[in-house]
Amino acid sequence: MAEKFFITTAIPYTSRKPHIGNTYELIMCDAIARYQRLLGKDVFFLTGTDEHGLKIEEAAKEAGITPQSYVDNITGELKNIWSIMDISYDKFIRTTDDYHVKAVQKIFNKLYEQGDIYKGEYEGWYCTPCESFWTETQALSENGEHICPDCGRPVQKSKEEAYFLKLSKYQERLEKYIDEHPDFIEPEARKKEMVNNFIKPGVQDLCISRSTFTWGVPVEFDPGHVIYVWIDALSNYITALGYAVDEKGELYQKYWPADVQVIGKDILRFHTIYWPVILMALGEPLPKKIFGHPWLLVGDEKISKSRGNAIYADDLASHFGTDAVRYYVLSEMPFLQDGSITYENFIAKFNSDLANTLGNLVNRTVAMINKYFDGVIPKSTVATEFDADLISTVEGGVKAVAEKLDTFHVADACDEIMAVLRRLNKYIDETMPWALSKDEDKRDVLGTVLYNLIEGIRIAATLITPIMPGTAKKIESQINAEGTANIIVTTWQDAEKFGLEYVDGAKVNAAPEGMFARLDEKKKLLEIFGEEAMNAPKTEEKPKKEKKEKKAHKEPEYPAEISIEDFCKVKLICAKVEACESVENSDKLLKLTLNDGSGTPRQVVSGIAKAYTPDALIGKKVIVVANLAPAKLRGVDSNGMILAAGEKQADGTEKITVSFLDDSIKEGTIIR
Ligand code: ME8
Repeated sequence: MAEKFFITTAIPYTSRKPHIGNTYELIMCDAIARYQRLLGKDVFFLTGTDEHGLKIEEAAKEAGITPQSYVDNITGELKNIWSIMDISYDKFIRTTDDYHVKAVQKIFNKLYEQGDIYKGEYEGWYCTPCESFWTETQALSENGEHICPDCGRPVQKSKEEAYFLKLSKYQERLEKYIDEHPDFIEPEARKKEMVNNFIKPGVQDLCISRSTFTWGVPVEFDPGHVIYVWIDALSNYITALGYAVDEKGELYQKYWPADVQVIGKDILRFHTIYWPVILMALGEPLPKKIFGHPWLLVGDEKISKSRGNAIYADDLASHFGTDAVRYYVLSEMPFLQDGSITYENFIAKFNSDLANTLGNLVNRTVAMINKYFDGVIPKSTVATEFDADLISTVEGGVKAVAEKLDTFHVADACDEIMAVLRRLNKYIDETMPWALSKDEDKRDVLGTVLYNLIEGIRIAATLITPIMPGTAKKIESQINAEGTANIIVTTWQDAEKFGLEYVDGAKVNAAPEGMFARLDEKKKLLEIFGEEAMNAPKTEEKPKKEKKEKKAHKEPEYPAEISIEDFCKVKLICAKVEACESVENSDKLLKLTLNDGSGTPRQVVSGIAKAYTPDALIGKKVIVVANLAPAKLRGVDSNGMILAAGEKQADGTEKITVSFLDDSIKEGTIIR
């Protein structure tokens, strides 16, 4: 019997349409679920919606509809976005579902009967948007105001009769559990945050009911109270599987405990303290892992409807396509630090990774097989000097991607996939099939090269299945015309072996659809924002005077100190200058073509023409800022920056000296 794998997402509030940050979580879990299915596991992927609470009651009132209609609308909208984003969940739970409401009441009753819940009086500070109570000390800000320590918004003083969960009783057991299960909370840094800031200082009993609003699950034996939204929401993970205290459905028996529960960093406290205590009190096993992901920011701002910067996945998909959105958010979200999205960066990444690296590779290979072999995939009969390295890079790439996905480093998995694709592109440059095609004696070599490319693409298609399932299918249909080849993109095991034998006469698609055509940044931005918005001055645009000062070599304002994490965001690598020429109409700029070890030449424009002639630079090793956002200088694309010293002269100008590296350092070497 296949090994089971149970994965859950947080259940988003239905107080508003989910934005791209909430959607990221679904995409990430979907990628993990699809990967685990490729491994052959029996996967159960649960998601749903959190539909109770004051905030929803208020939003419905404002909209002039019942809370039920309100959440029906939002859940409908959310499900539509999940469907656009190809989220392959196995079950969708709504906290307003009858079976869930009944099970939550049973959970509450059991905990009350066994003395883990007691009635008391609550006096504290309440944050409506976060549905959280805070104590005096927690809510008091430095300037004497009372604010929510999570979101920073004002809180209201509130005093009422309420039920409490005896968290304090479980403090020691919880600490011991976390100690004995080092993988329970991940990433490690977040675990430390939780343990040191919330658990070690002592957990206080938690208020778990409200009597000032009605949109919630009523306490069965005290109907003036509704069950506070977190007990209701957290229970979804087991009620969805048919858990109802005295009944434990088949799904529950099979899938619980969860293998991983994925949530955002802001709700880690609820999942690593309250949730384990509820399960301990119920006598049920704890999930194997709680994984807290960082947040997506828009530029460097928090996504919020009130700031007007909310971006929605359905809008993005209408401009870029589902898979590009999936790829972009997954590849841009680091493991620990927050990720940032902007339209400009999206377009640049679309062009470099999806159009240039992936689309081109598939389009070129299929076109060459059509051109040179009438569409029939050739066999490998000889070997070229480049094969061994290609094959070991592809096979190594499969291992690396698996390792990254096993540990939820999804963005790193995307990088590994791109490295495999870049290696395949480099193989085309190395073997030059167009030149081989001109020599009849080299036909075997040409066939071998194209076979190897198809093999690499087949494997890459499996690797990208979790990230871009639609694209993987498209690739499959390009390289396996109407099922003529036995090329199957279905299991991870198939991807581990380079060198499958295809049936005789297996064909690629004769009229392939191009994949990921390059985007023109200006046109795309115009399509998204419209003419008017494009012409309006951007709020962050600095007045002209400041810009001029910058040109006069105003020193950048460096912070007194930065963290090592901040420094590590800058990717510095060694590159060799392969070609160099001056930029038309500019006496300052040089255009350099660099070999950065990736296999794809990198073009960088640098303001060093006054200090160097092009010839003086060719063959030199330089340091490149490799992950700098692409820019256009005098209309020429620049992907990165070369490091140089700028020594201030008495006349205010700068004397520029490029930082050259020793020739023995290999292209692509990381510099720290
Ligand atoms: O917290 N980037 O719902 P929610 C990435 N109902 N993730 C983000 C994000 C961002 N900018 N903003 C929010 C709730 N999230 C509760 C959950 S679970 C029993 C109850 C994540 O709609 C957030 O961290 O506020 C959470 O994991 C999920 O989106 C839903 O957030």
